[in-house]
Amino acid sequence: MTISEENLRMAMGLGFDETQAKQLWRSFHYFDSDSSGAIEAGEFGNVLRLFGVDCTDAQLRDIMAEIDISSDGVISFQEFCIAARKHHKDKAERQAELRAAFEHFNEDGSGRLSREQLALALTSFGAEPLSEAELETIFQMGDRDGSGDLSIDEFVHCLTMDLDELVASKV
Ligand SMILES: [Ca+2]
Ligand SMILES: [Ca+2]
Repeated sequence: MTISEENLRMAMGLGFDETQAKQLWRSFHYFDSDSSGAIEAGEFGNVLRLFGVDCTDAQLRDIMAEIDISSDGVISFQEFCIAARKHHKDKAERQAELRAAFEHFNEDGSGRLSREQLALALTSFGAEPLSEAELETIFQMGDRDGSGDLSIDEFVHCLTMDLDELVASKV
């Protein structure tokens, strides 16, 4: 099922380009498994479980309520697009913050972050001090080229991975 002109215009009005709008429509359809044109709580819960996200019914209601601006209990395509836009914006802001943090912790100006510098950087974001094993896991995940340190891109990517990327990195 292709996106209607009306929905395409609506998504583009929210600042998405045509390719992004179509991608959003595909995702929306994926969630809306009974093709009712809206995402009900049950459908939303199914998809989250599919991604391995385990949340209680109360947590699910909270997430739904945040997206369901009209409070009619279901997520429309418009609400879905607004939530996606917010997510993109948050991610862009977070990436900018992380780039600034990288510069700050990369005191030797090498453009690479060592394991120790990563630990310091994470603690500065208010993370609990990590165990050696946890630090190792994050470091391994981030150090995609296996160089033994993190470039700025690896650092930012590692800390802003989306749910789908995390799932992909696990399989
Ligand atoms: Ca539905
Ligand atoms: Ca709604």
